[in-house]
This record gives sequence, structure tokens and C-alpha cells, in this order.
Amino acid sequence: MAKKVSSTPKENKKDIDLSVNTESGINEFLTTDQVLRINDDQNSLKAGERGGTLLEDFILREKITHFDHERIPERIVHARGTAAHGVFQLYAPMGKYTKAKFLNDTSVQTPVFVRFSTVAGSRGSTDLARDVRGFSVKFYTEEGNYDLVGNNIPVFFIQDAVKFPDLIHAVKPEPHNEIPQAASAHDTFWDFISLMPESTHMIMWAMSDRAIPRSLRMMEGFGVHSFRFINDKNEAFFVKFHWKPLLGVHSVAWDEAQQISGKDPDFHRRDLWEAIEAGAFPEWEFGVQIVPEADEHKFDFDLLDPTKLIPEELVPVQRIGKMTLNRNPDNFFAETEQVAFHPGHLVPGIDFTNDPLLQGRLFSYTDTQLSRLGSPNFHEIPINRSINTVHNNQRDGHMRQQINKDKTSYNPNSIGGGCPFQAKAAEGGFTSYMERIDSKKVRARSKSFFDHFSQATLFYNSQSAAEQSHIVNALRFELSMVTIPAIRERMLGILSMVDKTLAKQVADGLGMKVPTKPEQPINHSIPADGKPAAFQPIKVTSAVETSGALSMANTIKDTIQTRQIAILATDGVNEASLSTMKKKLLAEGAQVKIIAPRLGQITGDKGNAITVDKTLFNTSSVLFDAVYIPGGKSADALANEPDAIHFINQAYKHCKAIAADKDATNLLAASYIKNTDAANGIITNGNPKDFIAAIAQHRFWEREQQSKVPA
Ligand code: HDE
Repeated sequence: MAKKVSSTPKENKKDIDLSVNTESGINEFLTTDQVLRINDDQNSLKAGERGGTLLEDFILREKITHFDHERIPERIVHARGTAAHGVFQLYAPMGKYTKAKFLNDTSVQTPVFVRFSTVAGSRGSTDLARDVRGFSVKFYTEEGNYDLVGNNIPVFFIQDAVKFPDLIHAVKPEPHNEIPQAASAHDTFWDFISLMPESTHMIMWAMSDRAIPRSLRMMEGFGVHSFRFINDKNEAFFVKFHWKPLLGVHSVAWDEAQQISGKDPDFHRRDLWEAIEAGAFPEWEFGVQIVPEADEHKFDFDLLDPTKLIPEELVPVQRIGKMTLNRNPDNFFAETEQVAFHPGHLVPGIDFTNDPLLQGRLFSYTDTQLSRLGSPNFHEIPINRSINTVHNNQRDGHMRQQINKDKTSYNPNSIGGGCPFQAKAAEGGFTSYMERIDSKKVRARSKSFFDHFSQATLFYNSQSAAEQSHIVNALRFELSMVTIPAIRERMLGILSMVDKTLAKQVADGLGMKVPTKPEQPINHSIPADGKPAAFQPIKVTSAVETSGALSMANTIKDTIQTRQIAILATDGVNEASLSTMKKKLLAEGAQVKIIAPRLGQITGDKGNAITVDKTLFNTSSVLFDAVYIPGGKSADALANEPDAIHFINQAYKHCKAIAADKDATNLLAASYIKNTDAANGIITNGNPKDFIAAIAQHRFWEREQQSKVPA
């Protein structure tokens, strides 16, 4: 029967007989896979020292065969990912809405494994691509694994699963030359989007800075679809899931993202890994928006439409618990690559809705694991195992790990005493929500899904001036990479449905005019009455005009924890000014690196040696959040160092906080920076407090409009 539940998956693995040797090999002899000790791992078996290699060499063949089969198919989407272990703890019991045990017991720490990903790129692609980020959480609950397979954007491109292969074919590198990698800025993507007005809301998000996060630790997460909570009285509630990062939601600049892609394509992966190694555990609060069944039709959009969000002004997000990521994986392949998520991995108390995108996903994920992991036994891979033992009549298959000792593998049986037996709902048996269904079988879309623009406008109107200009620039960038003018023109028509000024600004950047009569998209689907109808996209009036939660300008800006600060220094640096600032920054939880023209040590003004962390040659301004220039002769020397000047100009261009000690302003003077006001994020009074407050602001985006510099 049920096995002992332990608190973390790692501990739990000790309870389960893994049937495989997971030892590290330290203090062990080298062996073959059959545990034969190997005497020589440097030479293959040959007919004489200079002779041919013998086919008999089973040790060579085993080693090379294993190597030849090391790769498994990468995920079709979300191939590039990184992950971490952690725990989830509830704040208050949610029994009023759901009977899910892990959402009712505040004393339990539910182990989790979280994988973040980009969607379009291959496994080796850059972290900083303009893209949606996957945010998948596997909760190892006592009642079984619950997977919340979400994204960092609350809506999606399409309304029906049947369009997913088309969307992905369009965004992936073009089939004739496999270009471009991990980028949506190409013909086929925008061709598809320009013909799919239902994508418009998602496009606004994807062209916003949400698609270029500063850190995976500074992203929101969303379940996207409406799900159902079911309580123990069988009452149902619609629910939307949220993850709210405690470090706030922050992004980089597009120019910066492109440069990071070259300087450190592993930027996000490294950032997550290093934060966890440093003990700065990333945290998110788990949020729910709950809508009673009776209110299903109360909104000006359909709750089943995945291109819509519920504005927080209409239904507030209740924060019900906290997730902390506290342990890096031991092995990337075994854990991050082999983890198998599935929106259909449920626990009692949570159920689906008829969202047609979600319904299609329920088929796709098992199917994908079969081709990717190669066997229906993928649940036996350690990272996919539940913390409680599986008991069923499924048997055999490729790479079966479990050795079933019982004689019966069928139900009903009498030989095995009827075991394993079904669980009643009161015993934790899963029952599907008894939704009443009485309708015709049709291939059709509900008219309540036909408004494709009102929430795109809501999103755009909710952005700060800087965020709006970033969206305009992203659209200019992407559409300027499109080689077919008709596609650009169709897109301008769609954008004019969102906001006329937006469309005009994008058109200006493309040297085009906004079409006075946007091309009407064709309705490819046949309505329920069987008569093809002209597609009339509609735009309803949103109940709210702007929504504060949609703008990153309103996020948390009171911490510099884990921020990366560069201190530019060389020989003759004022030791007191360097160490005072460094200590204050470290005390606030920031990470500090001393950057000099060369590696090794520099000598301070008091003759002490200071160890250099990075050089102007092996790192870059784009990898830091802020720059400090301590005083002394060092600043004068760096004023003659073009790479140091470039470092500062770039930090300024990307709107970061910069501080220079009172006697270090020569270096600032050598840069392009003219506006050295504290309000502009330039601190020249040597006061660490002011610098810390400026870093916490994340960026001074106003600079982009007021005082541009080349860099
Ligand atoms: Fe996925 N998606 N998806 N997706 N998805 C996959 O499953 C699919 C969708 C999401 O870190 C695949 O195991 C279809 C929405 C994440 O391992 C595949 C449709 C959302 C991940 C698949 C969608 C997502 C995936 C590829 C439309 C946000 C990475 C590998 C009906 C709510 C999980 C795999 C990880 C992965 C299919 C739409 C999120 C092919 C058919 C909407 C975060 O099965």
C-alpha cells in the first residue's frame, strides 16, 4: 500500500529501489556496463602495435555504441531549457474551492521541479532570444504528480489546438535553409500571424519586453487556460493560475539582448544556477483568480478562450503560497532533459475546462514523450517518479524498470485478492467534473471567441511610455526583417485595429503607410450552420481601460538582491572607496565583480593587492546591472582605456545605474554621458545609499528619449 512519503524527491529516491547504480565513481574502478573492471581505457585492441583494430574489442564497441546513442530527440518546442528543484508551501487552506491535498495542508512542503525554457530555438540556442518562456512546475504531491505547464505570458497565439503545428512550423527556422535560429523575425512567422488576427493579443506581449527577461527569476508565470477547482462538495470554480516573482518582473533592452546572445548565450541558465549556488533562492508566490461557475458568462470575453486574460481589476489574484527553488539538478540530461511534463498530470480537486487549446494539449504531451523518451515507461525515470508508489496493471515495454512480482496483471481478479483496487472519491480516487453536455458534434468556433483586438488594446494602453516605444521598436525590427511587403502591409492593417498611433509609428519605421482599409482575414472554418461566412472580427469594449498588473513599470523596485554590479578599477584605485561600496552592495545581497584591463591582481593606493574577477576583454557591460567607478589614479588611467569607456557608454545606453566616486568623474567625462543627474540614474556623490536606490529602479528608460548615446 502507500509508501512512506518523504519531504524531498532526493530523499525519496533513497526509499525507492532505483535498480540502477547511481554512485559517482569516486574511489571506484572503471568498469564496463556489465561491471567488468577495465584495465586499459587509452588503447583499443589491435593486431600488433601498428595493426588494425580487432572486431573482438567488446570494450571499445560498448563504449562507442553508448556514445552513438547519447542523444535523444530534442523537444519540438521548448527544446532549450534549464531547471531547478525546490519546495512549495501553502499560506492558508483552500478547501472552500479545492480538495487537492497539497492546497489544504499548510504544514506540508511539497517538492517541486521547475523547468524554464524558450519555445522556438534548438537545444543549443541562445537564452536571450525574443520569445515566450516556458514555466513548467511539477509538484510531487502525496496524491500524485501535478504538472502546471505554463508560460511567462498569460495568453497564447491561437485558440484551437488544431492550429498549433501551423504556428510552430511558421516560427521555426524556414525549411529550405534552416534560418533563422531562435527568432521570429522572418517571413513565414509573420505571414502566418498576419493571417491570424486571433494572435494579435499574444503578439503585443511577444513584442513587449516580457519576451526578453532580465532573469528567469524575474519572470511571472501563468497557467494560461482556465482550469477548474473542485471542492469536496463537488462544487466547481474556474481558476487561472499565476506565479508572482518576489524580485519583481524585469527585462533587458533589445539591443542588450542581442549582445548578450553573443557574449554569453547561457546568460539565463548561468544566472539561475549561480543564484541557487549562492543561496539566493528564487521565490514566487502562487496566485489564483477564482470565478464561481455561476459567473461564467459575466465577462466581455469567453473564459474558455486562451487568447484572453482576466484583468486583475475584475478578479483579484489571491496569493495562496510560495515556491522556493533551492537546489540545482545533479545531472542536466537525467533531470532537465528527461523530465516529462503533461497538463493531464492532475490530482483530485483540479480539473480541465473545455478550452479547445487545452483539450488538444491533453493529447500531445504523452504522445511527445513516447517519441522523445522512447517508451511508455517514462514515468519510471527518477525525475518523473511520483513520491508514492505506482500500483496498476500496466506491464512491460521498452526499458521497464519495475520488477512486478505479482501473478495478476488484470482487473478484476480473484487470484490477487482483487488488488490493486479502485479508490472511491472519498478515498482520493480521481473523478472527472460532471459537466453537463448536450450539443451537436461540430467543427466550429464559438462567436464568443471572435473579438481579437480589445485585449490587445488593453495591454497596449496599460504600458508605460517606455514600454510602448519598445513595442513599436520590436515591431519595426521584426517586420523590417520580413522580405515580402504584402505581409508587412497586412500586419499594419492588424496593428491599426489595436491602436492607430502604434500602427502609424511602426509604419513610419518601415517607410510605409498604414492601409486605410485593413485586409479582412478569411474565415477558414465552417460555422455550425454549414454555410461559410465572411469572417467579421469584432472589437468589444473592455470593462477596464487599463490594467496596472500588465505593466512592468509597476513592479517591485525595492531590492538589489542578486543584481550583478561591475566595479571598474586598475592600479592606484582608492582602496577605501572600493571596499566601502563593495561591502554595502554585498550587504544588500548584490553580487560584485572587480573588472580591470587584465587578470591577476591590481595594486591599490595603499599598496594592497586586489584580486581581479573579470577583464574588460572577457566580460561585457551587457552582463551587469550597474557600474561603479571608484576614485584614485585608477579612474584617470581608465579614462585612457577605450574598452572602459565603451563599458560605461553601453551601461548608459542600456539605461543602467552608474556611480562614480567624487574624484572619479574624469572617466565619466571621457564617456558620452552628459546628463549626470541622480534622477537620471547617475550618482556622483559617492553615496552608496543613493547608488543602491538607483540600482533597485532597475532601469532609467527615460534616457532612451532624452539623452541617447552611441555605444
Ligand atoms: Fe506546449 N508542448 N503545446 N504549450 N509546452 C510541449 O511537450 C503543445 C502550449 C509548454 O519544460 C511539448 O514535453 C500543443 C501552451 C511548455 O518540458 C509538446 C499545444 C502552453 C512546454 C507541446 C501547446 C504550453 C511545452 C514539447 C497547443 C502554455 C515545455 C515537449 C494545443 C500554457 C515543457 C513536451 C518542458 C512543451 C504541445 C500549447 C507550454 C509538443 C499541441 C498554450 C512550458 O507536446
